[in-house]
Amino acid sequence: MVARDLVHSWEPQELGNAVARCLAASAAARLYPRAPFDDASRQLAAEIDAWVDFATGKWPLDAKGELGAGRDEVLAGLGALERTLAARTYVAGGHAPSLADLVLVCELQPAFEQVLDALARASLPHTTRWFTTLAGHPQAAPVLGAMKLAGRTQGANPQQGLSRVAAAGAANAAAGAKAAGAGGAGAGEKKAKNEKEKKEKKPKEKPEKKAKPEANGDAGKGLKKETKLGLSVGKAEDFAAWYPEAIVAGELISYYDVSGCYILRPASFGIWEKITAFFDGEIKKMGVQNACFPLFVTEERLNTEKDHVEGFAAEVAWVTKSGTSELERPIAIRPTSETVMYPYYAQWIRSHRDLPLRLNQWTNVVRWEFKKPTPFIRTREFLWQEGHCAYATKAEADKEVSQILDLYERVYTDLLAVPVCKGRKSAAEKFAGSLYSLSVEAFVPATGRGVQGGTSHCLGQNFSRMFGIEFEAVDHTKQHAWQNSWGLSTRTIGVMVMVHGDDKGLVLPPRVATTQMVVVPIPNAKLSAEQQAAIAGKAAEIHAALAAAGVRAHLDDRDNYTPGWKYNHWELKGVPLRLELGVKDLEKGSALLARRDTGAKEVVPWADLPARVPALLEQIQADMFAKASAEFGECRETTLDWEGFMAALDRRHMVLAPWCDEEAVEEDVRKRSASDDAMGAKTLCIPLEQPELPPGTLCFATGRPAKNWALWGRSY
Ligand code: 87F
Repeated sequence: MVARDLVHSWEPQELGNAVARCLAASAAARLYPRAPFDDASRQLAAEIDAWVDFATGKWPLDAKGELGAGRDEVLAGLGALERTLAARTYVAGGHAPSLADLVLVCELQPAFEQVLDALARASLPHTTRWFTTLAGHPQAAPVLGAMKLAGRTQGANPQQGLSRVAAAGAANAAAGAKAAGAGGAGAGEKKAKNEKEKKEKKPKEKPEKKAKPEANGDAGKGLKKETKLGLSVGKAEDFAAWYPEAIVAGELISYYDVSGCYILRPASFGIWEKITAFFDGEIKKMGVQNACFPLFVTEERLNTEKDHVEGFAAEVAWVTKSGTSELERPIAIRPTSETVMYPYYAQWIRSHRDLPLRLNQWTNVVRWEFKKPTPFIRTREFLWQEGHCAYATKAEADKEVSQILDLYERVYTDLLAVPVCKGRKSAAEKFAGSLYSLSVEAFVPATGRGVQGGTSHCLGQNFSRMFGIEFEAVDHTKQHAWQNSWGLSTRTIGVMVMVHGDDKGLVLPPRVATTQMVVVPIPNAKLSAEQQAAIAGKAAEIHAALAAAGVRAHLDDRDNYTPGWKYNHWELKGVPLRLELGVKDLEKGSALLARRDTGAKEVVPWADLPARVPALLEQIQADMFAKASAEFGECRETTLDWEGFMAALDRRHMVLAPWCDEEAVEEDVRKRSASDDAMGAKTLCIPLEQPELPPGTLCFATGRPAKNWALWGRSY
């Protein structure tokens, strides 16, 4: 069956709702002859039927106009939708909207536009991304427009209960991942309650979230009606739902209408700026210079490196058009810049006197990944630095590979308070173009998964041979340059969030926090105007004094939020320290400091603040690292045999095991350790720091003589 047939067989009277009428009457004829809809729909006719069932089932409202008895069904449907969209761009798969997408988006549009508040949307990130994509899609947008004209979005609508249940829907969404492929999990019997009967219902109260401690009661008059803040799900309870909610509510990220791309908001770009400032300063001290090469690369150049690009070819994005005309030759967008830079290295390097050539660039790159995107961790566009250096000798190239790895380690340990393990990549995991690759590996205890934090490669003469990077040596012989390359990306920020975040949201290490301390004056309706002014004045004074002491402080003197609301808000954002100033503090000449990481509070006299706050911020930094390091240690087990290996993986730990270091064995271990609900394990690295390997030690997987200790784990 093709979509055209589907459309014809779905008679408006059969569906009996405005969505179908709108689709059939005004849009379908224009849209469905187009190929993409046909393809997706043809393959998934049954699934589409199920989704249409869900979309056209009336939300079963009770007498109060709430999602009473039918709540579970709607939750299940939203959950199924979120799960499906976590794994696919569109509900029916494929790379273009299907009929099912259109019907669903029409049905959900009122809820998204009018009812779902920002926080609820954050808890349905994939559904939100899908909705936004469709709203801007050149073929889907006219259908949505037609919906509006048809008056679907006016007045009360049956989705009014959605905002209060959306967060719960998201929690449901992550549960039972196996159901993700079932598409129509929420499709049930159509509940045929008449929407119009509900039209006169009053708008609902604000959406309710999970119970949170009450806001500080001493709110002034005329405050905004507040939405309670807080995450709808705990980190340990449901990490997959927690992470997107934490980064959106913490204002690090906004979802964007191109799948796999995200907006880095000031709070996260500020973290990246701290990382770049540190690393940039260090490499400049070493003698590396910054440059900026173009974003585009010709097909011919990209293929110079064919062997190494081959494995990545599917991820390269191409520009094929300008305006409406096809380019004569498509142009690739850099996924990494070897092929952009090295042809020019070949031109610039002639003699040993032109060496070393040590360049770095801070850029964005594009890799059109098809695996499920995860903000910061796996995105289609990301920011990074890539260093590319050429030397006359291998020893010089080697030395820098290690020096850079040490800097990467410091980014994690000293700035992000995240412990890492330095190591060499196995043959299977290293960059195909390198002689050897080193990496720093981090670990996320909440998911039991390792994550590569940064890589530094010794390229040997592989690329200088391919690109003809030759120099005349002192002895007048022609030689190929020795090269290295190294990269660190915005993935760093995701790792930091995953390691430190808690049930209240982000927890930022002070050294990278864009705002290190927030000053919250506590007004009280019972105070005189003079007292109120005194509090406001003192808060501003403290803020200025701390800013002068070098603290990145922010004064939250908004008069339309209660102090309690502000506490929640800044906790979500992970600001390391909060300073509270109330009338009692004013009398005592002190202020209260509250730590984000531990919740500990202390009273500090005003005069001591400029010294105490920086010291406390450093203490928080150290404590966060100590805590994360202890956890890292607990998650790293040592084993000698397969049983121990599997048991450690089951405990969601990394495993250090003696290994024969054979490439085929790694693939075998991956397969053997995979199950229906868990991915297989691979080597994270062969740690540079090797415990003693007594002679005769056998490989945990093959029983053959072990060559080294390898660190294994499930990973991102
Ligand atoms: C995706 C598409 C095309 C990774 C890709 O690690 C090519 C590639 O070459 C590709 N994904 N890589 C490897 C990147 C190697 C290297 N480049 C410089 C780094 C650090 C910085």
